[in-house]
Amino acid sequence: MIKKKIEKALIKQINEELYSSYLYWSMSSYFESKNLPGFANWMKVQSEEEYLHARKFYNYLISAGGRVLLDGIKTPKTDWESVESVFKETLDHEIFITNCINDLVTLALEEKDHATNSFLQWFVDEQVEEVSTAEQILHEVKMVAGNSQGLFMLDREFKSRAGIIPDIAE
Ligand code: OFO
Repeated sequence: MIKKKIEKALIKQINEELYSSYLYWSMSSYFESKNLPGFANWMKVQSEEEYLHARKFYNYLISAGGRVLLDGIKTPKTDWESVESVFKETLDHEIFITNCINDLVTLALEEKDHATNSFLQWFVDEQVEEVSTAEQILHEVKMVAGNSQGLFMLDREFKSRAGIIPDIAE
């Protein structure tokens, strides 16, 4: 049976992942409003990924004998100054999530919970990728700043990111 302290920390992380999903969905909606369907698609897929991260924590907690009590998700920001500011916030958010994951690993080690530590290693690796991707896109967006042709090309490129969850609502 998982320790209450660890259970509580993992439930908090489920909330962070769901908030990440909500935040990126809100960013997707912002891009839709700016007629940037490729960026909107990229963020929608990112939002789906975050939902699956929440599910991964949920499934682990259930299999470890935990009881998942879900909490409210805070309201995400809905407006940004520019495409660049969206990706700057994405990068900052991913750095924040990396710190959350690192804190969870520290807690698991302090509590000698090696199973949870092992489970968390997937997220440690994932965060390296998440931060690096956000950095890369921010870099690309900065390079085309003020150049609508360049932004159009990037938008077209981001249209091809494949979704994870089938869109049955279309
Ligand atoms: Fe973006 O990795 Fe989960 O939150």
